[in-house]
Amino acid sequence: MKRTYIGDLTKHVGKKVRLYGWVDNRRDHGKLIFLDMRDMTGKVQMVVVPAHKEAHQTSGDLRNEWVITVEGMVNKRPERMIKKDEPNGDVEIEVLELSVINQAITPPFEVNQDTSKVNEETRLTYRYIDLRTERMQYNLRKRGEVTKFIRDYLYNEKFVEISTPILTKTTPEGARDFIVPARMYPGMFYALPQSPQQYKQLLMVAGFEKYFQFASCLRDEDSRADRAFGEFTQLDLEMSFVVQEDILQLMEAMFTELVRKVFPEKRISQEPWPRLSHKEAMENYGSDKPDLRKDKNDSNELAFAWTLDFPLFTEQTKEDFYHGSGSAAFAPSHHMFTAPHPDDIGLLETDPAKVRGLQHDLVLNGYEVGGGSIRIHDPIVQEKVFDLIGFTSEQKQQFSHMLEAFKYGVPPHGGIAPGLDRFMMVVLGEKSLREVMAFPKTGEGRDLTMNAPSLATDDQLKELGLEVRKRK
Ligand code: AMO
Repeated sequence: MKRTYIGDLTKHVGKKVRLYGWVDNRRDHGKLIFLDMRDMTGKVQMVVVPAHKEAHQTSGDLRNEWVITVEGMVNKRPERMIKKDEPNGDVEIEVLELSVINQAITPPFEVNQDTSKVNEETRLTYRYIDLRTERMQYNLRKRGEVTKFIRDYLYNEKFVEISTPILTKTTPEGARDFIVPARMYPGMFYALPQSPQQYKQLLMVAGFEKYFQFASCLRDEDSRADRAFGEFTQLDLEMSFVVQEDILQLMEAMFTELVRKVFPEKRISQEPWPRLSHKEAMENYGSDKPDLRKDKNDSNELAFAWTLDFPLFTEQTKEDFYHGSGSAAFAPSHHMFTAPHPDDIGLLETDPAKVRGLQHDLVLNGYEVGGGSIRIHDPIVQEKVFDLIGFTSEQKQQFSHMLEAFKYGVPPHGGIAPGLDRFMMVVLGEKSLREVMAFPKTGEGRDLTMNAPSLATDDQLKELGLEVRKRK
């Protein structure tokens, strides 16, 4: 008999169905045994009566999380037993036949309850069980819906989806690189991309004009509530022959439509989205990502905003190890490929601290959900910026492919990269990015499910020409 999904049961009232799934709960009333059964589409209450002897006997042994299959009758519940607010609240399955496909040992926490209060290390160690819970299923399925909406939307806008390499060369976005030893080139290393920034600009040189991908970004930096350790996902996009206004309008239209379709219960506080200059934001709110919600207790309010006119440079600190000695006066406030405001080009020579950048930050409820800019497409300006941030000729050499590419006919271009995890965290009202990621690392950078990082074998190290010095 063909499988019926639990979510479709109301279409099968009065009929016999075959179900597959997990035991979500079992209540033994002696003669009557009640089972809640769960599959990917929902839950349903089932009743096993002594008349169906074999099924009744098997049900006596069942425990939560056992994998079962059931043949049963879909009955309408008597009027007084109907639970209006629950999915399948008006039907009940009368079990005719039941078999156990797989038993389960007792799970480390209750699956039929919200796990947000359960010890997080336990949840991450048994993530595959944690992900069975209603809230985690909802979060990840919503994330999937968001990805699908964005993909369809951008394809419709003539974007092409292109994957870029994970084994690459350093792409400085302000964090430390993860590096991977190159077996065939002993002593040399690949870097994992902090973002596809350089590749997406090269794709503009390559004539794709409108590119996007859901990109894994790898950054070896300390985690915070809104900063995942190790890796996170960006909706990375780039466009040619555009000005900043085009990028803002595309994003505003896309996210507005996305909220209407995927989160119809949410309200956007202000349309069009407010735009603040960096100066205004700092002066009025003391933050470049102000929380502009009218009612901060309202979980359904989404206050989108743009922060614009950032200074191109910030003061360089000793921690700016990723681009030089930390001894130059300036560090890029966004990244080194952001274009200066055309009115301020002259100031690059005379007063670089006053130069505004064509950077745009997408802000949502007090979080920086996306960042991007119009890029430099003039090799002379690019070199000037490299000089101002204190690049040595050796460091410039590391980016020579960009300067070289720009000699072959580069279109003006720009883009943005909203963080998918951060957007999902805010829109779902979760407190941590880990609540919207399938297998996140702990704050200390461990994958507790797979138990990574782990040691390499002596043979692996030998092959790579590496020796590990024991920490004292
Ligand atoms: P940026 O570094 O500002 O820009 O990152 C863009 C967006 O990515 C998200 N994000 C993170 N999310 C979770 N955990 C993290 N550790 C983390 N770091 C960043 C944020 C942020 O707004 N290449 C440029 C984009 C561009 O210029 O087009 C870039 O990566 O939501």
